[in-house]
Amino acid sequence: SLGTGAGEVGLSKEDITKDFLHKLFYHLGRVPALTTSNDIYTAMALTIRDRALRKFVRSIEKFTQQDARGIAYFSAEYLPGPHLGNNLLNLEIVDETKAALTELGLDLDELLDEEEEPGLGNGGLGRLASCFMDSLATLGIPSIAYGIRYEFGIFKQEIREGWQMETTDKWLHNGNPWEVMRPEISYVVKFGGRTEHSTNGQNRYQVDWLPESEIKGTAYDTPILGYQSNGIIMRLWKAEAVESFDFSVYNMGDYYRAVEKKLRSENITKVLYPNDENLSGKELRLKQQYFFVSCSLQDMINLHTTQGRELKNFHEKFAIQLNDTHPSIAVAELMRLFVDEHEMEWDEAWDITRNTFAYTNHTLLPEALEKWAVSLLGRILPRHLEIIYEINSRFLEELRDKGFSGDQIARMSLIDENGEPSVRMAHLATVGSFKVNGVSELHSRLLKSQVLNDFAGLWPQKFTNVTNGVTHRRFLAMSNPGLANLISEKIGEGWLTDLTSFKELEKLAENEDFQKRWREVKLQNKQALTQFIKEQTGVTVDPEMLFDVQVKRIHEYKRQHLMVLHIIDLYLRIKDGKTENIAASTFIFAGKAAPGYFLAKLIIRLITAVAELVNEDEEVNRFIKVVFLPNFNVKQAQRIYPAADLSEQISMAGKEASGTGNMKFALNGALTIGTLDGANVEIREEVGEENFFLFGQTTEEIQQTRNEGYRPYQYYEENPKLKKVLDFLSSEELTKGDTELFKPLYHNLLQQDPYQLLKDFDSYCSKKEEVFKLWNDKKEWTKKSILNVARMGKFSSDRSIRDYCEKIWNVKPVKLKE
Ligand code: 26R
Repeated sequence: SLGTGAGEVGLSKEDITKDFLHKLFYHLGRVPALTTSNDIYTAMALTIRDRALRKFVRSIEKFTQQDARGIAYFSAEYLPGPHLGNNLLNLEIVDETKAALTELGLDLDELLDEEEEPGLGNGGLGRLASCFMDSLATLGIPSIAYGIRYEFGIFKQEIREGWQMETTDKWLHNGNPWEVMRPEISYVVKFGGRTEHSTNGQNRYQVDWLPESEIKGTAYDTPILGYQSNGIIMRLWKAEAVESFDFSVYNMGDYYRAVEKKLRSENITKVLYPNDENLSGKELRLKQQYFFVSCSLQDMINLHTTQGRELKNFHEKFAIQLNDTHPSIAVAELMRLFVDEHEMEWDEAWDITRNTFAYTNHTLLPEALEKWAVSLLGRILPRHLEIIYEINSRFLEELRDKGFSGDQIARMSLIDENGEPSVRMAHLATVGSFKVNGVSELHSRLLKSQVLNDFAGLWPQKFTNVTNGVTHRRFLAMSNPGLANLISEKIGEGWLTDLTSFKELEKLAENEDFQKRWREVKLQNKQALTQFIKEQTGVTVDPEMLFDVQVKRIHEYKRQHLMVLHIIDLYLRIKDGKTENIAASTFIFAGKAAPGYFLAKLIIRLITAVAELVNEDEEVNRFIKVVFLPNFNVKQAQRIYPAADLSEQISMAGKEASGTGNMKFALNGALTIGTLDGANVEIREEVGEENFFLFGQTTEEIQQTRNEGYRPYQYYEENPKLKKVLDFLSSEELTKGDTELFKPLYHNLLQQDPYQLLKDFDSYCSKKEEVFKLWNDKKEWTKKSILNVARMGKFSSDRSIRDYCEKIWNVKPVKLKE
């Protein structure tokens, strides 16, 4: 039982039952006989939140005693997934809770189904942030996650007549039992207006910012638990009108104007921008970024000074990790707070700032590198533009002193003068940080040789790598209990906090009995997914077939359409009666396309068209089926990974920074077909090349192909199989008469093919033949599956966080078990 000083929150079945009934009655005004399923879910969530909060409060007490350096993770996106199941696992009360509910005639699984997840992110970057929170908490790192409490998260995806349709994600409509609103933790954030420069009484050069408007940010805290140990807080800011917004002095006309102003203030945290890897330069997005960064920095300074500390020690007490450049305006904001509001000298402020921030880059795609037009930034944040100019002029001066050429200086400047002048946020983040890291070995190498090449030359010691990882507690222990139990039966439960202990499974890889049980677990997971697919899409699939899966955001560089081209080839072969060597397969896709990304949406349409054609054809559907599962999110992902046989990681080499889905699949026993991209490289290294289906050009070969003048049309002309497949895109058969439908994709592939699908097509198809062959050898397949899992140790986010601690933050994990 857990002593709180405020009473007891015990962990026994009886304690849970008692508190659950108490919440139901006193928080919700219900008796068990008269409830909705949301009441029941909410009462249980509140019961568990109490226990989570207690962990958090205890952790804070211990961290404070230790006086250790704290980590603030700044991220515009989080994708925590459902909280309830994870909290039960981390509190080790799954069985107690299940029993408590059963006694009341209720079912835990139904409750878990009820939860609506916070979709406060787009994809990989947001989910990584949440995996890191799990590991930070588990490892006992004093830390806090700052972000934005979007009222509407990533849109919900529906498929209508084969097309993606977006609807708003009203994730708060039933209330959010996991968060605690903190009305007393709020800060004012300024926007617009102008600055006034003067010399004050003590002859200090002083800048005042006279804003056009002010907005208040209020903290909402959600406890995030680690396994068996600590809790940390995810603190998300919601925008509101400032108090000075006055309802008492008005006439009719002003009343409505005042209300409008209030609504406009709240706009800032209304909605998450659903763009991934493609920026739109929207004013509101810049406001969101500045808003959350300013609230968070004010909060940290407040924490620091109320503990009686001096600002000159700020960087010793805190490190701030910037999750991509989205929060990078923080560099200018911390300078402004130090220099303008706390009267610190520039040089000292700059010194502290540069020793506080570290920056993680998550993409090399040029269209995803953030730039803000100087005109826009100057209008919204006039003082910050001045500060950025000042940082830049000092930086360029330093470069001139060091003898850099004019060209180099122009390339490295924080201001891009080509075309409309704009601020390069990656440069600001790099100059303002003590460490810069990429997210896989390959990506970090390319970061140094491409995007930040000049900076790596200037500050080689600033650059480092931290390969991504995933929390194996959520993505194995919780979502694949069958496999987790089988493994624990053999090697104990130590793996929950040390994934490298999976190595012990290697010796079982060829054990027949173990193999059999391994296959049984996979089959059960596939049966569960089969049922889910039926419910969601109406399509019946056969769990005995090979489940070949690609789930991730839809993007040309990820090449979902390469997988489709191969499926079309299979279809044509089957229609030709050449069915030998085809292993019966179900191809499963899921993922959202950015609403404004036409080709990505057309790729979804292509998948659904092929699905319709294949699934309804009796001659074909005995061999293959195709499924597009709508609305991919964390909850759905947790059902998919455990049921996959084959994981598709087929991006064009050099484009996928890391990938994290690749790790989740392999952790659940899927074999990978993939390119030498992102963390695939390291996964293959770990599992052994004989246990990985490699295909496609390397980054260097891609570059060479491009340099030699890549002509995709040549591949179309010279490869009859490929020609047939591509021509099929405009067939009556596929398009049901609308033969123009896929022309944009067809032309894109034949004329530019920026991601070299046609060049990699043959290599991909031959690898698929190998996959089919191996699938028929159950023992070999299972052996490789076991070896993949056994060798996943490196890809736990616990390892990633330990790397951050060592290579970047200079802090030591302290396990605080009670
Ligand atoms: C600027 C804006 C439009 C924007 C650009 C890019 C918004 C969001 C993104 C998403 C990027 C940064 C992202 O999610 N990158 C992914 O990060 C994962 C975690 O490191 C990697 O695994 C994955 O390879 C990478 O694409």
